[in-house]
Amino acid sequence: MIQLTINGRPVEVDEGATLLDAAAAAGVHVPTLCHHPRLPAQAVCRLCLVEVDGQPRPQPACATRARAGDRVSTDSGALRQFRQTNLGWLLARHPDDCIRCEAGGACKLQALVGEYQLQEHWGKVPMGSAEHPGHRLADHTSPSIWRDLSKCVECGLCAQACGEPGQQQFVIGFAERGSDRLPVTVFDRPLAETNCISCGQCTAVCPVGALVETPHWHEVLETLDGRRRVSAVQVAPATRIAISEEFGMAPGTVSTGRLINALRRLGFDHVFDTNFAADLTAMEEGSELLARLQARQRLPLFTSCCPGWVNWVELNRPALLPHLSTTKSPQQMHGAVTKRGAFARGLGPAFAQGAAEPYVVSVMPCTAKKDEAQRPGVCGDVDHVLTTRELARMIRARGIAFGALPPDGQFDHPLGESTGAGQLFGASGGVMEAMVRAALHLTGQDSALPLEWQQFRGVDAGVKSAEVPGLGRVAVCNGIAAAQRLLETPQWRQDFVAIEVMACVGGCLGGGGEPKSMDPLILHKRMQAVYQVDRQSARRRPHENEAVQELYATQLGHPNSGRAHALLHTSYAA
Ligand code: HC1
Ligand code: SF4
Repeated sequence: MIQLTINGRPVEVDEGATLLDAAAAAGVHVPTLCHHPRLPAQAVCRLCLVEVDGQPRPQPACATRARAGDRVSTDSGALRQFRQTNLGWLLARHPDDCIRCEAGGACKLQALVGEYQLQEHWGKVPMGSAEHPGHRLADHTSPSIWRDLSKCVECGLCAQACGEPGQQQFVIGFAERGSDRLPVTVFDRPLAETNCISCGQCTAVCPVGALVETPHWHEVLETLDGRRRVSAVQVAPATRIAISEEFGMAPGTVSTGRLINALRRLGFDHVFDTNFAADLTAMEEGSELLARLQARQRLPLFTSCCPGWVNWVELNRPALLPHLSTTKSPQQMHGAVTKRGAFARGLGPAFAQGAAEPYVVSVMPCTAKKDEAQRPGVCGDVDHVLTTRELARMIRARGIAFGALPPDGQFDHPLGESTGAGQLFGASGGVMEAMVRAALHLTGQDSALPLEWQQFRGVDAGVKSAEVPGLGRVAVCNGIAAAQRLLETPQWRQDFVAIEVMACVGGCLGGGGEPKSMDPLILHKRMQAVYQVDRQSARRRPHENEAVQELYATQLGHPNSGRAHALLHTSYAA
């Protein structure tokens, strides 16, 4: 440990910590736009310059190591003046449409305007202006991600998240230099015409509103207010945890009950659980694996619930499409059962008469789920997809005090019933854990492995593998970059019988639609909460879900049956 002072306050930090870390440890806020705790320091925005006694010039706190005995000043008159000038330049060419901006309250620039009293600097640049001649500034072509580069503050975080060291997709990169620096696509193509996999990691790190999820929340509110259709909403496993952060609760807080109550207040008639369909997915995918093992065909099986990964295969390695599980993702499966399942017909008069198809909304931690909902073959299962961030905006827009809601809301049944296995889907490795729980049950070996399978847990990006008794070796790729690396090895076809791929590091709990967070331990905290929900569940194996059992008994027959395929499976195309 080393000791130094920040604005006169003594503080102790680990060897190797930056001055920004030291300031945070001292409880001192230093402004940044280009810093993100999960990405390397760039020191391009210069807002975090601080004065260090003995240094002739201010130093970027994000990229300067703290040294023992440093005496650091973060808020001198000169620094405030410098930051005001710097922000003034940014504002002079920034649109003044904050009221309508999809970044909502989550814009760092907007916060700094207040902090540095810069209101009079506000520019008058309309969206899509010709500030950067020759470049496409507004791009609404992607079903998942909207770009408005007139709002870009050139921090570079999106390019890092998309390329190195992030997702290794390199769809967004920097064109030009100096004041014309802009993160553009290859050949400046609209996003929909690039190899973007829609994971939305760029939107999760953008400090302003230049990259946002394609918004659905306005239409959802309008439809709910119209009350012309019976409405149903499903909630993803990762959302019930991360939504707490949007309302000032500690990361890792599980807010399932409050979330259910908030959705009812927003006007949804039925509040269901995506975890129900995750249990069903595990049953179908586990059976599919057993069938392929028996036929010795299309092995290894790749999981297919992550649309970022499915997009990647379609765009980059179409020869692998036969290996993808044909099982629909839980989101799509839930939508299909809600709209067309026997349960749905018993839910209420409008469902029963089929007079008006129910309006189905999902809340996901993921921008790619918006894209998935429009895929051929599943399109229509789900009408609108909200990210966790969008739902938080809706809750705020309707004046619902989330923290004051009763914490004991319950999902509606039967499509709200779930086991701990379904919750595991929200973490990297969890889909495999749940599928193995199902497959071991189907082969009569429930106790062949411990319920909690530590080999696949943890937030570290990379490939993990383990042997499943009676089935073979299976692998988990935590992040799309890990999958790309695995596919470059010569042995992957021979080594494994099943491979889980989640495009986002950490799995969906690190999804592109989750609340923006500057907590370096955020993935770990959310992941621990996923395991806590599983551990506290009365039932923890997918087949123990009684509503799933009833669905098979009354409508589908058995997992992987012809009827199950018609409702719960899909196909892929290059
Ligand atoms: Fe996911 Fe899934 S775990 S893909 O990340 O299989 O989005 O949370 O809902 O569909 O269950 C996302 C999360 C989610 C699906 C499930
Ligand atoms: Fe979406 Fe989850 Fe895949 Fe990320 S890992 S793209 S959040 S489904």
